[in-house]
Amino acid sequence: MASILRATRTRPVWSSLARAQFSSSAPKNGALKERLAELIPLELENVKRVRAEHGKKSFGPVVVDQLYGGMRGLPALIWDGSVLDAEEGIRFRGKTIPEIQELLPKAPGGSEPLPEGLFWLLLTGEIPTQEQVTELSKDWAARSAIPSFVEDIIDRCPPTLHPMSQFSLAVTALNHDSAFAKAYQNGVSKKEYWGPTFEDSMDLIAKLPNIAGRIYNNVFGQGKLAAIDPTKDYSHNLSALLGFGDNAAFVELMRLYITIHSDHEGGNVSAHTGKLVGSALSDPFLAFAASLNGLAGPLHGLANQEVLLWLTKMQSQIGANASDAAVKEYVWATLKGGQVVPGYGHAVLRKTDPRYTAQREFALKHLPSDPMFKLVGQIYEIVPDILLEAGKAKNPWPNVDAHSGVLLTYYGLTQMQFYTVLFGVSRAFGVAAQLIWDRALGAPLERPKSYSTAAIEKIFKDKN
Ligand code: FAM
Repeated sequence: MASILRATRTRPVWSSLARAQFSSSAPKNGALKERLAELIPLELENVKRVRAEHGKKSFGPVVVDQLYGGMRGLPALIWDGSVLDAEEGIRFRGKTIPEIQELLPKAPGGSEPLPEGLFWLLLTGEIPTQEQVTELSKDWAARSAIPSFVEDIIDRCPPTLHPMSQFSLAVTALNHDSAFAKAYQNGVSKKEYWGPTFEDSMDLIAKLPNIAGRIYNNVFGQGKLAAIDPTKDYSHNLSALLGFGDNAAFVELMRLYITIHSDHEGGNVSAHTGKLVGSALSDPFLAFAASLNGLAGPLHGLANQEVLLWLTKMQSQIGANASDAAVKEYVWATLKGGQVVPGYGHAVLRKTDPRYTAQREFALKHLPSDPMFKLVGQIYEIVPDILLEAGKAKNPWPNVDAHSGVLLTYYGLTQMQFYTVLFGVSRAFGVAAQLIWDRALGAPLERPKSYSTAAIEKIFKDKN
């Protein structure tokens, strides 16, 4: 599709600021925690040096509109794991999505990256070996069981409670066994915070497939839950718990899905919420539950559910194989009804989201003739021009959520209310990596300053 290429072909813009603090080097032997223990003192020195050299320099002006405008573009956070460029999209430790698809280890017979490798990359800046990701798969399988009282909490939720609310409840309850909370009560030294944070983060990620599987099973009634297989990778186990373990293409989709949804720099609602709550030294379970509550909003992660709802309504109103004119009319009706077109626009991106493109490529390989996939392609040719003509949205191009639901639906995961749970499982990878580094670097309590409108008026009145 020519216009997709047009929208993504722009030359990458890449600043030295955005580069990882420690570039990829040859993979080291040893487990993830050992490698982190080697890297943390180096990074502490690095941060010390940068702060000594640049700590008192101005980072540019802040204008009053940013205080009223959701802090768009306000430089306020440090996170080295991933950086988002408005034109080229996300880079994980300096690597684009196509690069990580090529470089990260794969499952035997698979061609999509294993999210285990992405987690390693986010934490260390290094591409792990096949053995290292296999060890991580085994470690997560070993930590995967959830306490029976958390099972009870999920089982007691009414099926009418949104799966994201159930997810957040269950994750909050995991704090019962937090290594960090316990260590803090026992007076752990600040320098050691990252160790129990690492253990909690590993437990958190490991337990999510069992939580997600249980919610799915309870709400949508798939029958008996599969058991975690310690010889299989994380995405395979998650797929099995959802009832799709025998579908090799679905498992591959999960590997890609988790990888590309994992992190999107530090300022988005879910990543920033996790960091903010974590800055109060709330443990990783409490911090990530807060992230999930942000992800559950329709302008953020719930957009993947909203896209499918919108597409399904469109099909029921104008039929399958609708003409471009009918689709255009439906899109205009959405806008005129005061609603957003879900899956389009972005607070930072100004081009087609490379996460959309990665999913489109997956669809071209696995489901090229699917009618819903074709509809997504047809919409891509129509919506950007309409959003431009409507003249409000700064970015008329599709984001990650415009595509994900169609892939899940194709394989039979048709319960759109569940889609954001899968986004949440993935986002844990980025939030957890960030929490570990924040504790390792001694990130302080977040406390930006708020102003009253009267104060803003006074400040500038006095200056005139
Ligand atoms: N359809 C209709 N109007 C849109 C629009 C869309 N897809 N995207 C932006 N606008 C409007 C927006 O509502 C705002 O209107 P008002 O001035 O009346 O408030 C105006 O255009 C300017 O907004 P913006 O500066 O371009 O975007 P924001 O940074 O304020 O918001 C989004 C960014 C993502 C919340 C917004 O584009 C949107 O609502 N998109 C649809 C929902 C969606 O797909 N969200 C998922 C985003 C995704 F990447 C994720 O987080 N998972």
